[in-house]
Amino acid sequence: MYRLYTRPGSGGFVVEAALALTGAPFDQIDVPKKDPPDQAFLDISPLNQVPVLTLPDGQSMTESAAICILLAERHPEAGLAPAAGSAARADFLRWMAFMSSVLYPAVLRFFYARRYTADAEGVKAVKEAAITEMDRGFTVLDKALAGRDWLVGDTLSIADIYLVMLVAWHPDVERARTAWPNVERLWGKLRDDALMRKLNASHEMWPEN
Ligand SMILES: N[C@@H](CCC(=O)N[C@@H](CS)C(=O)NCC(=O)O)C(=O)O
Repeated sequence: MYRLYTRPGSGGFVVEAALALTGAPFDQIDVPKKDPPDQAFLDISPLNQVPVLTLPDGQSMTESAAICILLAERHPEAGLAPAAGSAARADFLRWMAFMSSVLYPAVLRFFYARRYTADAEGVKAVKEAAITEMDRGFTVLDKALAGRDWLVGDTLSIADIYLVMLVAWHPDVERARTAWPNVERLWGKLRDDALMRKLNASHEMWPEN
């Protein structure tokens, strides 16, 4: 059985969605924020971050995008991703890497700004630059979604859920909803989705309609 280490409102959101879509059994541990963290948790998550997924063979992995891609690979029937070798697969891998390497770190720079400067006066500037970088990333994704129902291929994939998780973290969410109409269109669709509503009830990623 899988085991998901997570926390409400964290990147565990997308992994929980992926697991739910596979239908695979899993249990869930909500990791308390502790200082210092438990060594047992550091052993599986050296940066003390969630999500972590422990696989049925006992191996643990971090990195939300890698976890989602692995689940897609292990449960192809769930349709979390376009099939390997399909034309949409390249887009899927591209956007999963883009979101986890450009946007997620920009979100972290905003919420953990102190980590990103040695200058006690520098926090405000780090936050401002983080928002600018988020805006750049969402502008790219909005363009990629133009004229499309889903970010990749012709159907929902875990990349769509990853995207709405990220935009829900935007510090100025009202502006986000108007600045990127294609992202908002996708998000609006997912806000009405039964699984998203269920997950949102525990993660409180966005206010209910
Ligand atoms: N690169 C990691 C980032 C994970 C991450 O930063 N998780 C946040 C919650 S959304 C966390 O655990 N932050 C606590 C910390 O960094 O101390 C991923 O994609 O999974």
